[in-house]
Amino acid sequence: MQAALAAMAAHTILSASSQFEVPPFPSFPVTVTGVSQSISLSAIPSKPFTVVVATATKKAVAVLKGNSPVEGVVTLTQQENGPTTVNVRVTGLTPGPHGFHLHEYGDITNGCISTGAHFNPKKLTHGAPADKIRHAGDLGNIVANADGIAEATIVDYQIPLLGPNSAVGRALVVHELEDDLGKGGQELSLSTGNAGGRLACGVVGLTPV
Ligand SMILES: [Cu+2]
Ligand SMILES: [Zn+2]
Repeated sequence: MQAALAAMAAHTILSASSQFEVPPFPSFPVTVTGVSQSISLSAIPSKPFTVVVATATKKAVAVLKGNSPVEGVVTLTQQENGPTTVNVRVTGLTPGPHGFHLHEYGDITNGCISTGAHFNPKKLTHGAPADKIRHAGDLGNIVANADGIAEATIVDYQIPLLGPNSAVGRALVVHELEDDLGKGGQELSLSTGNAGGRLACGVVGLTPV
């Protein structure tokens, strides 16, 4: 058992650091950064092997609630280094557009207020999702129908589920008013899109894929 594990470990190290198959010999020369070495592989079986890299899909969810009848569920999915797909369903809204953002903190100790400002790691001004100059958290508006239900699928590159700018541990917020996408000419247009109060929010947390 020990020997088999050691052999597997040796295999793993080799597969991670070299781009060739292990030849069916107990010993062979390997060139590592210009230095020629001989590695003994007597314990390793002679079968060639293939390195399999698992596709890293990440999935997260946020349950939106607040001090109003507004509530919702948002799922976020990301494959490898691709964009994040955000599926939104919010109910209890007034018909029409409502600002929808990722805010900096996953802190709802004081309701949606304690989630802070729009997530803005690049220190830019507020904008539309398609703008170059925008907060990473600027996801635009979701639009409620006559029944007060807003359903949307948003695909965005600025809210990954991994790394320093990950959305995980932050919060999604749906607002009272339409986000003017930075173009409203109001005092708050370039910081919040003048989207008014925070109706509901939820912390983004990992969920099984
Ligand atoms: Cu917001
Ligand atoms: Zn913003």
